[in-house]
Amino acid sequence: MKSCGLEVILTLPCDKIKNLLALIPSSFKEIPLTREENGVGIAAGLYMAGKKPALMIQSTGIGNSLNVLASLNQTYNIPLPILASWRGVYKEAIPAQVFFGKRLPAILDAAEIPYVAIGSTGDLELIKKSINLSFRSNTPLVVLLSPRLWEPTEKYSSPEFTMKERHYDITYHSHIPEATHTRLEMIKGIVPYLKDRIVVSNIGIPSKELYAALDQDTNFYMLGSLGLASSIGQGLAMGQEKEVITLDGDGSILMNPNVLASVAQEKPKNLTIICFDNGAHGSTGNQQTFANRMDLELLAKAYGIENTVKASTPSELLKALDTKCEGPRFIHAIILAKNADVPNIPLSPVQIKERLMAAISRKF
Ligand SMILES: Cc1ncc(C[n+]2csc(CCOP(=O)(O)OP(=O)(O)O)c2C)c(N)n1
Repeated sequence: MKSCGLEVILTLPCDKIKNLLALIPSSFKEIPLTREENGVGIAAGLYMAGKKPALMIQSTGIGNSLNVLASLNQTYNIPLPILASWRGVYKEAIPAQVFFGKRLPAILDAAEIPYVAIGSTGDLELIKKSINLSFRSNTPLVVLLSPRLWEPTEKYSSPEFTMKERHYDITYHSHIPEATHTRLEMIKGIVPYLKDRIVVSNIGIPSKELYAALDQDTNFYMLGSLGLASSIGQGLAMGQEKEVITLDGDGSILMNPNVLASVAQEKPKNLTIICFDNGAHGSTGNQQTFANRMDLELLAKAYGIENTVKASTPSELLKALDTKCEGPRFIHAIILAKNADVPNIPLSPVQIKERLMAAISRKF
């Protein structure tokens, strides 16, 4: 893995690879995950920022990630080596592993995700080749690691660890004002701030509205992978130094609140999440979301994101962005559930990716 130039490993454990996982932090930057598909988003951002990430997970986690592997990696040609502990086929003791594990090769074939199965240490060279192939051919690629590989390894001793006593003293009073402005009015109001910064926009209408208000090389328009706007933004922020702003949505954050955990965990100083809360799945016809009955700013705080604020007008939003404070920042932007009538984005997914990567590599 080191000889392939891998730098960041995003992990979610499997019992069968615990010896391998224990070796990761001493050789790589490790990002422990709470759900694999969130890691796929972070890895995509890291890659576009010029880093070489890989996922190290249980094979079941591929099931959790299939949509985003298709609608992000395979749509934008973004590489991702996935080292997966292949469960369900070799001396499997857990019935719940068997159904999916047995069918995984057929599922990967159907999804046109290349894979190799590694059954003995004689195959190790193939892992290197596969990781390099993933980056060379801009595709996700799965390395299925059989539990047979680890049978002869020495015993594992679990690290000693006790949950520490902790206190949470939150005094929090919030007022969610009635919405008065549309998403497009808010985006137009912050154009001066977004200019020449990296901006990741949520799937659907938010991306089209950003395109209409301010198209620039440093925008990443999401076309699929609902839930990953801020995950991609997190990876971009961790992979380079310029500020990254994500234009996220309430439906998206509620689909993948895991991103709040990973942002709070890694604390990228140069990341600002704007969560446009219209209390609805706006892009699919304004079906109401649970955001109507909760406070997403409080959710961000509960996960441990300290710098949070609300904004319900374009000038409040601009002021929140202009206020100097260390990231990660979470801005809860209250908006009307009204979409603008804006045209489709006339760029292909690969064009969107390539111009962003070119801008980042010339340090725009
Ligand atoms: C996994 C998945 N489920 C459903 C959809 C359909 N979908 C596309 S956009 C969207 C709404 C997103 O809502 P939100 O994040 O609040 O953004 P808004 O459009 O309201 O700005 C939905 C449900 C999808 N693309 N992917």
